[in-house]
Amino acid sequence: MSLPRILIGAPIDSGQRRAGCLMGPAAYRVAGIAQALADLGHGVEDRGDLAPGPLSAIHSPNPAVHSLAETVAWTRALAAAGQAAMAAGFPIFMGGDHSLSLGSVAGVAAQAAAVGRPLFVLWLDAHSDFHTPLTTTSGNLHGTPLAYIAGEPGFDAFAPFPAPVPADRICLYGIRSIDPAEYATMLARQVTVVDMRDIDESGIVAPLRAFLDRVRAAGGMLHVSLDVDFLDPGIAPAVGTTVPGGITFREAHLVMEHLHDSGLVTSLDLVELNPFLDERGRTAKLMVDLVGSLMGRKVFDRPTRSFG
Ligand code: 6HN
Ligand code: MN
Ligand code: MN
Ligand code: MN
Repeated sequence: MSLPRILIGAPIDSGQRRAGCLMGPAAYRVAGIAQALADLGHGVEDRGDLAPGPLSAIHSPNPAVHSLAETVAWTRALAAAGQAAMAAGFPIFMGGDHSLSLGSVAGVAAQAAAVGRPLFVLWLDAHSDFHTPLTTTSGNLHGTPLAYIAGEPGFDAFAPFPAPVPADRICLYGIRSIDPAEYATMLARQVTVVDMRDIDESGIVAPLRAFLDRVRAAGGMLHVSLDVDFLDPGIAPAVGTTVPGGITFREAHLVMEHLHDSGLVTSLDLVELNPFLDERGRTAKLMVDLVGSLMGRKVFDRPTRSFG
């Protein structure tokens, strides 16, 4: 029996300005995420929705930053719930905007450190999310989680990240929007960035396989953070930060199928879904279908994929 899939709702929307992400966890439940997992033979435990603890009065030295206290409070709640869920099974964090990952990955990293295994992070996103609260010009903290995870300075308002993930254990995938400050930091740190041109030229599988080989060789645990805007807006309209030229339906499923076959994934974020922008639930349903592929759904099961 596989580890129980632990659903954690996090209706956090303080990381950006457009209302609606707080409806995300409800939309995943309505789209049947628990049943989809159960149908694949997984035990499912829905721990309901988290809430942020009390807010303290804190302000950022960067005047652009908004909702800092709320985001810090959410991060604390998510880190605690995430570490507990990680110790008990396979957490699936249902957001909520991408500032969710400040907390989810903090919890996951704390638990990985507790069991003494290296943590790797796969960031499936149109954006690099490598700002710090000091470099962001939009002031939207959903653009910062990867820098926190990587241990960059500038997060003084937050608890120190428990076990920063070295740059060579981070892979960004599907990227097609990077701000100048993010670019400078990522270049200096030598983070692996697989942008859309790489994917166009090499296909969707080869760079993923190379990263998964590294995770496997290191005996690592793998956290996957899936931002809705990784997908092309034509198939996934329910997100506030659409960028054209994204991942197609089959490419997305193929990524998930490879992640499943690798057996390496140990935790998952589903972020940035804004059901208020959806068309008859199609984005929520697609996200649940992708979770299905990640959790083992196959069109036709056979012992090997080889036709030779
Ligand atoms: N996301 N780089 C832009 C900003 O405002 O900092 C966009 C961030 C998007 C955040 O993908 O979760
Ligand atoms: Mn709000
Ligand atoms: Mn993102
Ligand atoms: Mn994004």
